[in-house]
Amino acid sequence: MKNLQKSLMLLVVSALVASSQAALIDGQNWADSVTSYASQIQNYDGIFMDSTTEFWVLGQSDADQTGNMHAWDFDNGDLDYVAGWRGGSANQEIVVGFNTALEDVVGDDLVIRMYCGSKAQATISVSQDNLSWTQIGNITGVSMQIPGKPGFLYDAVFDFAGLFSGDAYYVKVYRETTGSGSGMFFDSFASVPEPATMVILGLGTVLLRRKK
Ligand SMILES: [Ca+2]
Ligand SMILES: [Ca+2]
Repeated sequence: MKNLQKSLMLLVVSALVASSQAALIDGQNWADSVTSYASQIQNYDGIFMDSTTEFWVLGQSDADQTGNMHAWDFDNGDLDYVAGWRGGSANQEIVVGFNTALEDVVGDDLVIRMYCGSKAQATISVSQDNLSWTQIGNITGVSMQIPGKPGFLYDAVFDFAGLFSGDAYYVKVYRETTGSGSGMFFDSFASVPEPATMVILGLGTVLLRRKK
């Protein structure tokens, strides 16, 4: 009996380890690793990212525990583990890797939760091999709008349709502007979750069919 319990425990632990490595949580695919980053990549406090802090941009979002999309709600549980760039330093970039590929599904395919200044701009590219890149969009801050409004997080979504049809194992954010108001900080990278409306529609269909 004790052996059985031990085996079960091992099974549960290894399943947990596997899921944390794969970062596939509730059907959403979160970035698993930081492939590379430029020299000035840092958090809000100006601490430079290193091998021990790459988790800032990996796994599930931790910048909005309260669900109000405000950055810096530390008192309410926001951890705000983020990494990005401030006003200075051109040519900054971060590349994150996925163990499970992001694909072109119906609708949006990639969501990046981030905060940026009103003059920030970045291009977003994906790659299958970390060598050949395809630009799938950009993020541009706008004064007093989101993104670009101080303190507000934003979910930037991207659709691969017509742009990239392979397996995306890498996502790159690349800085396009420098100077005051051009800072950007990234919280998380993930596949777009199946919309709740789709689930509701699905349920409705099931109910309708039952009535017939
Ligand atoms: Ca798509
Ligand atoms: Ca984070």
